[in-house]
Amino acid sequence: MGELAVDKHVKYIISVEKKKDSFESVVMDHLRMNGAYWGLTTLDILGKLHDVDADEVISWIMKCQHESGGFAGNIGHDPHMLYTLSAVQVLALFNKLDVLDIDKVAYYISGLQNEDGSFSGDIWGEVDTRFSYIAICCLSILRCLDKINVEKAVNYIVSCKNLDGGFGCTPGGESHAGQIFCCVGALAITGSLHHVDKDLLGWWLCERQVKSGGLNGRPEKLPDVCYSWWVLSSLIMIDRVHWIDKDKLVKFILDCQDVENGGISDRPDDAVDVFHTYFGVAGLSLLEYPGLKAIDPAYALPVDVINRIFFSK
Ligand code: GRG
Ligand code: ZN
Repeated sequence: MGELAVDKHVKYIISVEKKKDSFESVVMDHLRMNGAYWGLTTLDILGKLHDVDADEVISWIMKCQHESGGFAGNIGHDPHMLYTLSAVQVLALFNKLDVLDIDKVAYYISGLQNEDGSFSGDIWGEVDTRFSYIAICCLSILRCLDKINVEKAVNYIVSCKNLDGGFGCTPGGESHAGQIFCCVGALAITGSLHHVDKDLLGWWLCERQVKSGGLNGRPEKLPDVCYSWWVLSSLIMIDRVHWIDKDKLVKFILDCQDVENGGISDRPDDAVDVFHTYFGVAGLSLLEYPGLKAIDPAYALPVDVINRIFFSK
């Protein structure tokens, strides 16, 4: 089995950031904030965050903040929960949360909570358990979960639980590994994991491993490196990670590397992108692959960053 091509992946991420008019950057322009989170978190897990000019990144992030308090995917775009979490996560990576007007960000997020406890993604109102996770994760990092109704938020997430033990995007929505990560993550952060049937959900999640060792997101679907994050982090949060074959999953992820030019793809021999590079490296970190920083399965940030936020004065 090959090894993780650390130096190649570092080079790849830094080059994507620089090639502002490449195909990938043009397509990704409106969600550059998410790209910044994926790329920079990967660099941090690989121990190379210091290769980046922190001041440049932070000043760009602050230019993406809207007067409502939310962050956009890029300068001049509309704010959305998705980008607000990425902005807060990147500031946390650089230990720069103090540049934020926390009340302002918290006001934006709490304003998106609905009467039934759910959250909308932005002013246009789409409701999804992804946004429940984002609200809870973000406010927890900012240490102001008291700005929302946590009890109602938890009840809404529980109302999205299915008979198979999984969770969907709204009540009655089909179980999907991505939504399961969001719901289990939000329940973990709020200390509400007793609402999860761990054996039932653990069974559904470990069934996601296919012959090649990779994981899929729903029954009958193809494996994809990103589920090494969505499925594995959920299994860890409910203490059932020993129910999958870890060595086979490591091999699947390593088989998805472009060992010449760097980057990781969704499946072996596909084209690489920053998103799957992040999920591959983060997945290997959850699998305790040697030489990588540990990542927190609920907050999706390195454990040392989380410890700095919660356990230092
Ligand atoms: C901080 C890690 C982190 C996340 C922030 C945005 C978000 C919160 C969570 C997204 C969760 C989610 C729904 C992930 C699934 C993404 C995905 C691969 C969707 C495609 O699913 P299918 O089933 O297609 O349509 P596949 O490719 O599985 O056949
Ligand atoms: Zn994917």
